[in-house]
Amino acid sequence: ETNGAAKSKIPDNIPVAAHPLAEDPTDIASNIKYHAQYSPHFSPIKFEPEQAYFAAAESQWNETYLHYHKVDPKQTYYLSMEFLQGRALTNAIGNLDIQDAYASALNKLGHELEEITEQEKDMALGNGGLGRLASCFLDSMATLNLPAWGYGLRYRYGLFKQSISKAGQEEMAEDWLEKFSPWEVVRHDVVFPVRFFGHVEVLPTGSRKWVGGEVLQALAYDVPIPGYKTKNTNSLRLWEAKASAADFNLFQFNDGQYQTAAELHARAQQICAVLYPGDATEEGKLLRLKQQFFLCSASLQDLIARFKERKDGTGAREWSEFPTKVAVQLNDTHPTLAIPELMRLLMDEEGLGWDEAWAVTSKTIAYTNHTVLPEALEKWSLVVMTKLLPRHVEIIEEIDKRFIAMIKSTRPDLESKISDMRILDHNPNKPVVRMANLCVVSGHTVNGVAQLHSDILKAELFADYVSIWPTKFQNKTNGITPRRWLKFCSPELSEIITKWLKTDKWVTNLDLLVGLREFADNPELQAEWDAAKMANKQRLTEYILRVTGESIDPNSLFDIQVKRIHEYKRQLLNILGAVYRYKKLKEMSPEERKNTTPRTIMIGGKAFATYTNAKRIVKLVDDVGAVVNTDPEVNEYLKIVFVPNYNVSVAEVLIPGSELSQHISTAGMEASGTSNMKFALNGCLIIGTLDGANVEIREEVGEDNFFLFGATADEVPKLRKDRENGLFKPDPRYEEAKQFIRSKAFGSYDYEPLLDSLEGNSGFGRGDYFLVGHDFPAYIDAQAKVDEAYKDRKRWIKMSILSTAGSGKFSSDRTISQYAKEIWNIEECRVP
Ligand code: T68
Repeated sequence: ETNGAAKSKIPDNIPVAAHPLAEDPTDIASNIKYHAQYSPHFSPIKFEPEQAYFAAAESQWNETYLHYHKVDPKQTYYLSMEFLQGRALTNAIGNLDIQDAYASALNKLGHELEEITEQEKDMALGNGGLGRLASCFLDSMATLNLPAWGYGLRYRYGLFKQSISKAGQEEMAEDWLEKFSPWEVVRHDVVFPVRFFGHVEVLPTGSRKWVGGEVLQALAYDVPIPGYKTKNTNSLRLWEAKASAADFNLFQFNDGQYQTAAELHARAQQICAVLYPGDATEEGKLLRLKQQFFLCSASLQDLIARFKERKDGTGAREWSEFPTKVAVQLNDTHPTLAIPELMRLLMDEEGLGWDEAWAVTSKTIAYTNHTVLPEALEKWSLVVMTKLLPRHVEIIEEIDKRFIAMIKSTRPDLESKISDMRILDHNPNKPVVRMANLCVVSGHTVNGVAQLHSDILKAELFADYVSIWPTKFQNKTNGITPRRWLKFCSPELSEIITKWLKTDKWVTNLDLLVGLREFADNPELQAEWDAAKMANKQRLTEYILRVTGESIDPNSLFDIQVKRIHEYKRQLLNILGAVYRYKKLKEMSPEERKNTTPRTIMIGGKAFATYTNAKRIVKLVDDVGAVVNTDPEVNEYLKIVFVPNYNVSVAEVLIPGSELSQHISTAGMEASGTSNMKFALNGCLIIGTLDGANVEIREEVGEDNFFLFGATADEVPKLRKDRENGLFKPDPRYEEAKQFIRSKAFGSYDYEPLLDSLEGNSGFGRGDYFLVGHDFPAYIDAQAKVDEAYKDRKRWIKMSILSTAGSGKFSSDRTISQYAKEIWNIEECRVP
């Protein structure tokens, strides 16, 4: 469609020329024609408007690099196994503020901007919140002119594509590089060796060296990260694994042993093949560890080379200066191997002693924790790690030994805690390395991602360390970029906000949104707000029809829950509530039904391929929807839709069209949540528990504008105990909802394992660990309040305006400014 057909539409009267950073529609159109003809990646007839923008913006990007090189400021390196970038085109032209010119340039060429942006595949190199947070952070770092890099892996296949069939969720490889990505540049000159396996040799000098094993090459691909209305364009550097030509055994190949000849090449390909290789098998675990080390080793070698080069190119720089030039942030424990790898590089390659290397490392590295779930805290088998990284295990053992010695000599009161606090767990059956402990012991700062979460880290998970290092622990409440998550995804609402605030400065100073409060009762604003929300609901209605075939009513209340499917996030509570609602509607007379609030419940999210209960939840939602949506009695009042393949681009359609969103995790279990912030910013009211950032959102938007329910984090342990002791008395409405599913009202699929997880008295994942039963009645009551509130249109719109007005705190610009000041100690370095 974009090949020959497009070419024939391109009018001849537009000249072909390259204009760097064009802003005029005709110049942009010329640019696009130029790149359509001369782009090296395609035959000349290929229509490639993204490439045109990219080439134009490249000069700005190079300028940023050179500027940082010249000024030599301290820089932040954000190491993350995940980046969920989504699409780049709208963001890129939006940040340059040339959407209108670009759209009319495309018109001149016979295309619509929307149609062109739809062509781009999401860059989905992440699972969920953690990966999207990394991408929002990159956006803010560039917008704030902070000298910073993202470092990640260039997975060949990102997060799987989800489709829904009769059998439930199906996964397919997502080929985001199917054609090629115009948003990356391969840096053939940026290559570093990364070793695996091998052994440690003691040199005559007494120093130790890691040798042997296999050596792969890390090759850099750079993705530009443009800031909003600034020249600064940072980089996301993604590593790809290669084997070198020397590892291709020509003799074996000519001898017909084709596979053995290219064995290392095949192993190199595995490293970056998929985002999260299944780790149920030993091979899977090893591959995951290889990925983590590959990211850490390549990134550190790269930033060390930059540190050396920036002085005078002689490398004659004092190593003690390193922490004044380099800040490394670990996005969860996945890049923890950066700690022993930096120690190794400094000692074994650069010749520093232990104390000197330790001083540098511990002043450079900081760690962000994103979860308190015990099963998500990484522990690596010592046996596997010793095989793969023998020198690093020596270093980790030494850090562990010194930590224990420090406790014994300075804090004898903590001796009994040593076995919990130390890095190595010498369980004789399965000795492991506890990555979070390694981060806490080695990093200069540890932070949680919302106030409640950071409090829990200090009071529980890391409590023992707090008395040793009281100032090490901080909170950095997450944030989201207001560019992608309001300005670009909801241009109508953005224009209204700009009109009423009489400025568009809110885009980079989100606190200005409080200015909307004084107009919340103004009927004129309310009418405009209502119309903009309705336009977004219409767009969403069309989208749902297109991807599911389901017609939904844009006048019904749009109620959305989208996030990874997980038992602690309690999509099951949502669907049980929906089942209860359906049952009550069925029992009503037609007259009674007319007094209810019509609702469309949309649920979306991916279940990890091997997480069986999560997949059952997807199946249940889809099955309930199939029955409800074809029931003529209730059809007008309730629809339930599973939105397939939830990703960043889908979120950009769903969130602006939402009116109510559900953030209903068991209190204390969701570290922060970030979609809650996106919804609130878009004037969507939240029904939620006092968990993660919900607590702060409720404070900011006001408790009247938040539908709160459920147990609090400090009540949870006792409620679980009560449950174990048989003290839980289920609400009859809860029993009714479960019974309705058991009656096969939604088909004969075996939901018993799912329902069973809600029964019994104890055990993880059983005995209703997530307290669905306890919170169910409060949830139903809160939903009834939602229904009532929605009947008063004016009141609802006012609440919606107040929600946006109270969302200023949740800009990732605020979060990143705090990281910059309070953890990284870096300053802006604006490209003139
Ligand atoms: C999320 N974590 C938190 N983890 O669940 C969420 N984990 O509350 C928080 O808002 C967000 O991080 C940002 O701070 C994740 O998304 C993962 O995706 C993950 C991936 C691999 C292994 C463990």
